[in-house]
Amino acid sequence: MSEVAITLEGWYCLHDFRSVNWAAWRLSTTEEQNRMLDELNTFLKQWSDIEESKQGSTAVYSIVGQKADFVFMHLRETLEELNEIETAFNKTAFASFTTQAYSYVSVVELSNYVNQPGTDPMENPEILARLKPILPKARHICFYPMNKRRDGNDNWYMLGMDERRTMMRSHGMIGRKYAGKVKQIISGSVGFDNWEWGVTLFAEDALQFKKLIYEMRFDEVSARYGDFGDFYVGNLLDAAKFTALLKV
Ligand code: 76R
Repeated sequence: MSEVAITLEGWYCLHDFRSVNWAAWRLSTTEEQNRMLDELNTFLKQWSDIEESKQGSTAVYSIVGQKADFVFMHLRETLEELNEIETAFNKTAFASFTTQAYSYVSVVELSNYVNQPGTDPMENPEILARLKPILPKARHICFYPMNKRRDGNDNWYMLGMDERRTMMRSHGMIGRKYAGKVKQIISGSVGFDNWEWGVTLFAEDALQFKKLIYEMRFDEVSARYGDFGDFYVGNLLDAAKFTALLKV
């Protein structure tokens, strides 16, 4: 058996994609809509309070295209908390005007492919901050799930550690070129969801998603071993922008 990569896990992660039932929403009265917006804003406030106390983090983005209208990305210490959040939101009146477009369950993950040997990563504040990150409030988000291929001769899981490490190093070098332009959060989802990882990227300039992902396509680990699910791209929402989005 090939050597298993050691992974470090941080906060659990839920991407909760929703679409708005515009036909129904338009039929509700302004008074009802205002009450629902108040309730929604209460949630946004609660989530930002949790973030302030470093108990988790939440990102809220609108989604461009027909796959969804918006996404809540929640990071919390436990799966129970994620479950509570989604259930609490489902009980709101506003949620009854939304449909569940897609969801993804994972846990923030770092792997040991490029660690310095002999250091305890859990003693490293930089690593801890990456395992329990406060999500950036960048203008844009990009999310997609992915697998490492297991197909005939192209089987990532049959490769030796050294070969995988070499490829991950090359992957990391490409990624590093985008430092300051794209922030990536890799979350592992083996055993939690239908793909092996969730990739969440944040950037001020959405074009940097395209540049980074395209460049990685030519790198062996993506070219030969990457299989990808649906891509979601969107724009940052705050309370005012969410209210504007829902104004009819
Ligand atoms: O953690 C680190 O920064 C060290 C290097 C590194 C690892 C181990 C790294 C760097 N990644 C790692 C692991 Mn990554 N990453 C992706 C995608 O679209 C594609 O082709 C792939 C999707 C992107 C865009 C991306 C970006 N990475 C992983 C893993 C786990 C692999 C495993 O365990 O087998 C996956 C699935 C994955 C996928 N990666 C970086 C980036 C960027 C921008 C970096 C540089 C980060 C930095 O230096 O700040």
